[in-house]
Amino acid sequence: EVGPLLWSSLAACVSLADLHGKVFVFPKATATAHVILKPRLDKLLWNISVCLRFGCDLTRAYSLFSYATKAKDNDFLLFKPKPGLLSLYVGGELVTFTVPGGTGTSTGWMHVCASWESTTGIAELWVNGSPLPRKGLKKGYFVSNQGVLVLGQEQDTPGGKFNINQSFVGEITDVYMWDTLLSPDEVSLVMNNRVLPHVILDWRALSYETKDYVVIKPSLLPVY
Ligand SMILES: *[C@@H]1O[C@H](CO)[C@@H](O)[C@H](O)[C@H]1NC(C)=O
Ligand SMILES: *[C@@H]1O[C@H](CO)[C@@H](O)[C@H](O)[C@H]1NC(C)=O
Ligand SMILES: [Ca+2]
Repeated sequence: EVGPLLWSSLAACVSLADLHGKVFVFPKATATAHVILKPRLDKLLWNISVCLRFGCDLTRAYSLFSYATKAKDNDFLLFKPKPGLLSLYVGGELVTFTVPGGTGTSTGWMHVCASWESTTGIAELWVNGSPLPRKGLKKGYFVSNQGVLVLGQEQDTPGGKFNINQSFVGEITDVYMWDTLLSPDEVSLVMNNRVLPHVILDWRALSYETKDYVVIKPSLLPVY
């Protein structure tokens, strides 16, 4: 296992680390605590897949994965409006999926993969490895690569305008992003923490910056 490598870029201190078996804990509701993730975005995004695992018992709305660009603050956003629902925003529009069984597990932990394809606009949502009926939005759109990716808060401008009432409280782990779509087999591999190609955000080599009260802890879940 590689220890955290630290390097400075201007004023900011960015860590690059293998976070396998670790989680980000967001211990309380604030309008400040967040993690900025740095995906490798060298081209525009026509196909996007994101997977992550989270534990949370909030019943209010909260953000799970907020990618904001100058064009659209909700350019690619996974948002939980209330228990039993999960929304995917692309280019400022949204589709909302009904998640069977409320949070999906009795422990409050959920593994989610969301993907979107520009050519058809089709959005897929996988909860704990099972696909939900597909929907579509923003056919023909593309997502800019000049954005800011934030966990823990919902952005209304790139890197800011957070609202405490949409903050995340709980734990997030195993965050990955690809500029391709995932097959059903690939979703199961990701759920079991296998590494897939074309990753542009890799939990095992994560470039990130924590701000305010965010704690990195060993996971208490079984590590696959
Ligand atoms: C997006 O994925 C589709 C397959 O669903 C593929 O045909 C297309 O070439 C991909 N686009 C880019 C820009 O990678
Ligand atoms: C958050 O919600 C509380 C209670 O509903 C409300 O009083 C407050 O104005 C909200 N804060 C923001 C920033 O929206
Ligand atoms: Ca927003």
